[in-house]
Amino acid sequence: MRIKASELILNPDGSIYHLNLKPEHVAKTIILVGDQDRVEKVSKHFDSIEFTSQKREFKTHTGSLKGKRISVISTGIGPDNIDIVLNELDALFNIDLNTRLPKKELTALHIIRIGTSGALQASIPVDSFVLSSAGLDINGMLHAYQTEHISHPDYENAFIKHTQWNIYRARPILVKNSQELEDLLMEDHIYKGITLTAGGFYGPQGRVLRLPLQDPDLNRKIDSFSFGGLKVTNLEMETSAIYGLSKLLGHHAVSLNAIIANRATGDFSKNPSITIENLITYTLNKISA
Ligand code: R1P
Repeated sequence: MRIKASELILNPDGSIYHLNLKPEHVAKTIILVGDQDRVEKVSKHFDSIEFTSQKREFKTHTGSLKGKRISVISTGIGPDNIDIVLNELDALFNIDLNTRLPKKELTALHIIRIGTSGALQASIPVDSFVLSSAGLDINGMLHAYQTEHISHPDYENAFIKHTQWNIYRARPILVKNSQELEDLLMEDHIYKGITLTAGGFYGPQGRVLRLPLQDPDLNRKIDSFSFGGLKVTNLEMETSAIYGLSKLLGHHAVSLNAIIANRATGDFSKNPSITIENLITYTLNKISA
């Protein structure tokens, strides 16, 4: 069935609605960053840049590094934006935009997030890197899709019990990364754990400025939760959404975060831009080796 114009929206030039991209503009290896100013910080390392574009917070640079074609795209903040980015990227590869029909031969993308995040555990210092073995989704975006086959009920039920999860919040979903990309990007100096993906920066991650929290004890309970030797290492706003939609759509995804805050000790990095730069060069060296 042809996908209607209201569902798969194209711009007058044929590019996809929010990302403003045509299929030929995007490489199969894609680095996602939150901050649009981080796109240049990645692409400045490329040997050449063949294409640039920006619409809203979605900035894209496509180029090549040591012969490998790579796109870097900013997602802006939050899982709602990831819903747009992942669906539109998948459509560029796996839907024929002329016939509006899904393709028979599907393309699996390699998606690597280079993000920033706050550590939950005191033992993970600022300026370190965390690779997310799984994303723990507490923001609810993934519940719009059929997630039964990508979720892990044993873990989720234990988490719900341990944290006395409020029934009015979205049910948590645990989604794993791509083992293939973890093997490519993991090294001993990198921390590994579960990244909790919240739908907001302040209350949803347990920060108090002027508003009291529904559960002021929640971060402590998440910190003390362990299941099968796995702990929640860090909090941010994109990883579980990237992992969930990638798994559902048949793509490979991994998320690396520069730890710029430690929520347990109250520390904040003295020079986050250096830490982010170090994570960018580390990741580019790995994927172009
Ligand atoms: C919040 O400041 C933003 O920073 C983190 C969070 O996930 C959120 O998007 O990641 P990025 O630096 O990749 O945007």
